[in-house]
Amino acid sequence: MPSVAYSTGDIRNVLVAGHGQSGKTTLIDAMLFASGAVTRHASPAEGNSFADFEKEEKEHRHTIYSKLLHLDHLGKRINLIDAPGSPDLLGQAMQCLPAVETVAVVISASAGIEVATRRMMDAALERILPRAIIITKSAAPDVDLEALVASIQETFGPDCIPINLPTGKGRAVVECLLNKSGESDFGSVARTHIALLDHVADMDEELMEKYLGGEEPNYDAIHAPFEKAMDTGHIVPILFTDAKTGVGVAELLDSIAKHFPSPLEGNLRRFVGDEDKNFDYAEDPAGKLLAHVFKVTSDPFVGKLALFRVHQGRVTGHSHVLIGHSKKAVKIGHVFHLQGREHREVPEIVAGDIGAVAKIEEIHAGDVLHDDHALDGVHLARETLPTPLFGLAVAPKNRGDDAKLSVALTKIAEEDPTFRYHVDRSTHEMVIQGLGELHLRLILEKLKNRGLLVDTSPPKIAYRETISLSAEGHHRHRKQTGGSGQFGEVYLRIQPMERGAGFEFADEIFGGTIPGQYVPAVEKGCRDLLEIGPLSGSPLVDVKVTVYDGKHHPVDSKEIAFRTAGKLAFRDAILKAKPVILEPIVKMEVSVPDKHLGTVTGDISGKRGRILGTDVMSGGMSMVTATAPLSEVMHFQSQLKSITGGQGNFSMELSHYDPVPPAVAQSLIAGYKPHPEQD
Ligand SMILES: Nc1nc2c(ncn2[C@@H]2O[C@H](COP(=O)(O)OP(=O)(O)OP(=O)(O)O)[C@@H](O)[C@H]2O)c(=O)[nH]1
Ligand SMILES: [Mg+2]
Repeated sequence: MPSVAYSTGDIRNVLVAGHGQSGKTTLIDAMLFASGAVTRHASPAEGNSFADFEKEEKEHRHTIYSKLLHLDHLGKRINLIDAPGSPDLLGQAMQCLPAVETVAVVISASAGIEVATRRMMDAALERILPRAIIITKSAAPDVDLEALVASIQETFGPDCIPINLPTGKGRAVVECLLNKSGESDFGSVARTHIALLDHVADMDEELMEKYLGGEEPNYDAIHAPFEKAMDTGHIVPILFTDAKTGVGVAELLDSIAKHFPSPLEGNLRRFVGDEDKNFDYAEDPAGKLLAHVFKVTSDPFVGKLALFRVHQGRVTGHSHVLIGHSKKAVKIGHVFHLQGREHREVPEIVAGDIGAVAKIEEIHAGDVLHDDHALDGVHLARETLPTPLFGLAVAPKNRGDDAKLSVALTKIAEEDPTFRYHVDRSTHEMVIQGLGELHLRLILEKLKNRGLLVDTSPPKIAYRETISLSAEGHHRHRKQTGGSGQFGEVYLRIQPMERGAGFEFADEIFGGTIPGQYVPAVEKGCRDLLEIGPLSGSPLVDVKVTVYDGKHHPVDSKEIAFRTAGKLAFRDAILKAKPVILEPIVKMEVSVPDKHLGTVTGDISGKRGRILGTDVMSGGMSMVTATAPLSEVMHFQSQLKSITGGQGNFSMELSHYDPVPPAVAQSLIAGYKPHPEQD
């Protein structure tokens, strides 16, 4: 058995997330250098970062894809995932949440709390993942670190406590968990120490007693209760760093190695087995294999690369694994540790560790790798990722590139969980959807770099249709062509269902008026209509169809006849059920300088928006929460930029669907031309 240098308990997996340009990648490069994992002090600003290595990333000076890096410190293996921070690219950060124990949210001392800060803090909390806050750029001029800590505590709660404080006018940091006293630039080491110990001692009665008796806990005594406090959200440690000067970087590494949870200690992910029952497992290398593929990417040298986290057992090179329900095992060739773009082959990846395999076409993001058919149905509980809302119709500039374009888009969709594409059934256009303007612009750029030039047309809104009343529908389909005929007759009832319920089909046929073998054809006929609603050609949703009567003919009844009768009976009913068009409503979080607050809220209200609240943030900024129809805020990014001179920021997420106002409905109906192929 090949040996590994470290065991599951020595691993720390940390997702480094936060707002765009907060300094995540620069910090990771600094951590790699400080630990000796790399010999070059690289940074994204110099274009030689170990994490931002893609061509587009170097050009834009932004992380676009999440990356895996690692270093060793104090005998611990620290895996770091660098994620992009732009709200448009948060899918890249969210997809990595199932791979880590801890989410470290980076806040730039000069920018303060921003929209992606909140999104990632919330996303981690929803998944019950321990969190830490890393303040970086803390030595930048004109920063008010004390006010920033206050605003962090106000926004994310009093359990956010500094674990170190800047000292010597920002030239160093002083550790507060084990140090009882010391000089700090603001706050007090003694008070912070007591606050930390108060929280830690809540986790451990014995420690509490010793501590009340005046004894100071040492590192060994404190690790377990401290990480437990992180697991339960009882402590969200705040750490100060400055990647440019290197201040606090070594101390950050110390804290991760000493205090952050290992895979043995972190909160277990919710794997579910058959019938949605929780599936129990342990981060134990000796157990049966259970690994989760959280991301796939393509690499110019090795081809398709699947990144996986082992949760139990081990993935060994040159072995066989089962993928989800696959009957046959697939052969795993080489397994790798990744350092940005570099791969290093290793004999195996043990429980708790993150690795990659290359060139296995059968593996997709979200798959579970295992080695026992008893685990066939086990999968990770569904993750909620941001919904792609921003659409664009695309067509290749070269007419012959259709197939090439759809192959390229399929590949991009596999690598990016928040990108989708489809061919619109009613307009026959190829539609791409992403989280925002920037997201789609980057995808078009990627296509261009692969020699695929496309024309784009104005964004399409994903309207839907539904019904507002219950109604009856009927259709008799009879066709006589030469000898054989077609006959089918259907009576059905439709009723509205609650928003988000989708489609339901019920069979209440008595006495075989429609023979059982034809009922699925009736359902198919109804489903044919779901894709193209009668008003605007948008998908029809939230409706229940109950077929309750009909007639058949012993010779002429056929599946196709009942499919047509079902479809037309359904259409008959829909037209009587007061159909309405629904539009996507988004929830927006907008950060805006106070002096522009009135203009921005006025602008949102003028776009049929509703202001839900306004919070005062640090640094003269406010955070507006609002809902608005997506169709009205498609270009909000550039409008906000021009109102605030580039100082505003925003993110949006699908909230719900609402009926469109009558004027909008009329123009959508007037603009809808059913495709001639549609009957
Ligand atoms: N003064 C100062 N500037 C920093 C520091 N860290 C990063 N920067 C600068 O901040 C900018 C953004 O840094 P990045 O590390 O690329 O930020 P990021 O969070 O990875 O950004 P995205 O990948 O776009 O999410 C760059 O211009 C850096 O040089 C720091 O500690 N101090
Ligand atoms: Mg970055």
